Amino acid sequence: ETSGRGETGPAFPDGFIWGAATAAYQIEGAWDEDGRGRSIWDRFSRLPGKVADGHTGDVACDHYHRYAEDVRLMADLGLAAYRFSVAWPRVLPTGSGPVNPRGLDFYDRLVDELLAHGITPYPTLYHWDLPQLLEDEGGWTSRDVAYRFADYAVAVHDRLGDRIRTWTTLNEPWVAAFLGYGSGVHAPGRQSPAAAFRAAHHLLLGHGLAASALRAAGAAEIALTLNLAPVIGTGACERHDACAAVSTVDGLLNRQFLEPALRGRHPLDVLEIVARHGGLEHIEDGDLEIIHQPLDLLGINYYNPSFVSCAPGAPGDRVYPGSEGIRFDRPAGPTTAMDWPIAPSGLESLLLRLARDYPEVGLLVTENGAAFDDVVRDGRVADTERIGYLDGHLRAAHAAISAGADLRGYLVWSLLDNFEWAYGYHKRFGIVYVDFATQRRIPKESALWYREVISRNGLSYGSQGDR
Ligand code: GBH
Repeated sequence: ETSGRGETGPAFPDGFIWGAATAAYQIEGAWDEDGRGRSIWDRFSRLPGKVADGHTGDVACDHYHRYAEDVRLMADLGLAAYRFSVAWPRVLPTGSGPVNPRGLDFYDRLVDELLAHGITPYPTLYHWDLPQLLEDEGGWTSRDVAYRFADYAVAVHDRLGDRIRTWTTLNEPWVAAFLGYGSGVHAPGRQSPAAAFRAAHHLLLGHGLAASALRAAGAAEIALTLNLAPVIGTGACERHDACAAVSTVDGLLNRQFLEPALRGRHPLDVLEIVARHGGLEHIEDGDLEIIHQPLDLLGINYYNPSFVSCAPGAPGDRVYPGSEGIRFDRPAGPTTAMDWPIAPSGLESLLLRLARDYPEVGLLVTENGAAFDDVVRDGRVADTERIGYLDGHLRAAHAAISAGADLRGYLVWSLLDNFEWAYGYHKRFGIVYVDFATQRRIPKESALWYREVISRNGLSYGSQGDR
């Protein structure tokens, strides 16, 4: 077999957007600076037993102070795009009311620094850090919070709108609702299926309200980022197209969000589950019209497929209320340090399904990546497995483009090792290693590989990762 060096492999379309992603609470630190208010993650991470080893985002990657160095790093890697999130509690410390200009100053500086380096900023307005004072009023289970979110979105637009082209409202409303209010593994840590379904609806409502307010304020492009995954039947369900386990989980994970946002309708099978878990009173006439705003881009966060089978009597999974009688399988095969299966073909089938079902919306992979047990040796991090993961998923993305999917770009999760939510700093997703004791950044081999991919706008011949 040839080494492939210098030979051409899959090439991406001209203008394909190469980038990396992060989120505010996971990297910024500076939890108490410049008038920042408390978020649900400040509270949750301090509750005993919620986050591994009691880690918090108090310091994280200290990006709040080191953003200029981090932008230089992005420029060195040749990134064309950087996806970050804006911390609502920096902008509106109490969740609503007067704007805190010093909080917006930070994003102002960050955006200018990115633009000065030729990097397009892709802000996300909500990546799970709800102001604690809004949680005290019910959080996302309260309808009012959706309206507060739209006010907040406009406040950020007022300050940054002259330099931002694409506005993403939410990151992964499924996770915010079902891990935050359903299983309680994420902040605010509530454990109620009814609360989770209410939260999911109000997150969608907040998306719609913010999207329409941003559009009215002059925003050029609106995006919504969802965590989506193909749901694959296993065992007896493997060759059974109409498997109930597959369609139920697909409804809860994917269609619950795709259909209201992109088609202005509720999937009836999901609605039936919602009705059994607290009722439908929180859904008002006209809500679907609000939620169904024109979308320019659908952001896709893909990590792995979901594997399920019908198993009468199985308890189901707490993050999927209504999944009683479904077994969640973990087929044999390679996994990441999160114990998540590695299955690049899932990205291809997901992209093709979205291109088929929602052909009008542009697609952007807003997150894809993996945690592995990285170690520094002689000042280098030889993360061969991550290169293999990324290479495989980029090949899958390329195959989907070749088959007609309108995929505009790919943003790796993550630029930096960071605060991995309930896992604290133990799980490293970065293409850049962070030594948290010194805040030293070390680009891993995957970062250097990614720089090559970006500069040739394509992959080299043959897989680089599995050797
Ligand atoms: C993203 O969420 C987040 O946006 C980001 O902040 C985070 O750091 C990153 O991922 C890495 O975790 O049940 O074993 O099949 C990821 C959402 C939802 C992806 C659950 C994996 C199931 C794994 N995740 N999912 S498994």
